[in-house]
Amino acid sequence: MLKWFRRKKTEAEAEKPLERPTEAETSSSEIKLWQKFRQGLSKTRERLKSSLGELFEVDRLVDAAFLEEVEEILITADLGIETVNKLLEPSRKKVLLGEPLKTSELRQGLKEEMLRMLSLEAPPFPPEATPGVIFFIGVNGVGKTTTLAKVAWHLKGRGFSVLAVAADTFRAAAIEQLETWGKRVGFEVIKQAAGADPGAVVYQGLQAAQARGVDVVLVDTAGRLHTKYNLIEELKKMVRVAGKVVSQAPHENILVLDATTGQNAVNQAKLFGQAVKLDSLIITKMDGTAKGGIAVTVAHLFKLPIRFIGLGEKMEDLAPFNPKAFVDALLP
Ligand SMILES: Nc1nc2c(ncn2[C@@H]2O[C@H](COP(=O)(O)OP(=O)(O)O)[C@@H](O)[C@H]2O)c(=O)[nH]1
Ligand SMILES: [Mg+2]
Repeated sequence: MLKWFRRKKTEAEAEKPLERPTEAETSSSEIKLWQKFRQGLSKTRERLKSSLGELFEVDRLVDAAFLEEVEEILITADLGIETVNKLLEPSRKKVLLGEPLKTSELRQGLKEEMLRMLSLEAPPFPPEATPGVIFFIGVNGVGKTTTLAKVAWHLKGRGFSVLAVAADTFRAAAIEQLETWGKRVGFEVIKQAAGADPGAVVYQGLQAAQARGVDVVLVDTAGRLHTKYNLIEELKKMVRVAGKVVSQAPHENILVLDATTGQNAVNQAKLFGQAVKLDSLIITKMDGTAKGGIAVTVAHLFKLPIRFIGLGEKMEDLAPFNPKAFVDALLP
């Protein structure tokens, strides 16, 4: 399941043969993660289930009216018109040509198409460079800082050393928030005073990471849209600065999206995608929304793999994204 998640080998492990976790250990932690993942999607699932469930209850032949109903329901789960059209395209063709298509086949086809949309190739996570530099990008309030802390906790659990850079220098509170997380999770934060040049903080942070031999640097960025021009220019500058200190950095630009904002997420992906090369997505607040379909839309439209989904406010409320589990949870 976690095939594109890279594992850190400790020195001790490198010397002695790897001890595999017992079967019970693996399955109990995997089951917990799966339960959390499923639980987080429950609102979206409930919405789809109550409406689609009825439609699909009896296996019968699909006609144009049936397809239209399915289309409407999928759109209410924030799948977006373009994505829904793409999902239904093969079935629509069949119906138009007068070929028999059963509702059970339609459902299976939907699942397969959705799985295909979500199964995008991605390099290993965290990046293989040392230090691997990851930027957290997105508009204000989507959960960048919280997600950074969750990812730090996740990476530490897998044996990676982590350092955070407080490059959202817009407000003192933003820096303090990251420091509080640093204390709670146990990672160092490189910061300057509020109002400092974010590029300078990135420079300082990456130099510190190199000096300390840290595995992964997590960069928290600002997201205030009313200063849109500056925001984008600042972001571009941070990216340039990072590349000057560490070769090829940033190695991964993660766009953080809030699932509750629905289709607005598409505009955010456009906006940031014009400024910097986006590599992946993290969708937050899946726990509180029936609009989980937005994950499929953004991944499909922008060809961005989803790394994690956020399922709450605590550090452990983050689940590695699993396309198969996602589709199964959404369309049982
Ligand atoms: N329910 C829920 N709340 C979240 C999640 N991720 C972040 N939040 C909350 O969203 C709010 C904004 O988060 P913050 O990290 O400050 O966003 P930022 O402005 O993008 O850095 C905070 O109250 C977080 O606790 C999530 O996955 N689920
Ligand atoms: Mg923040």
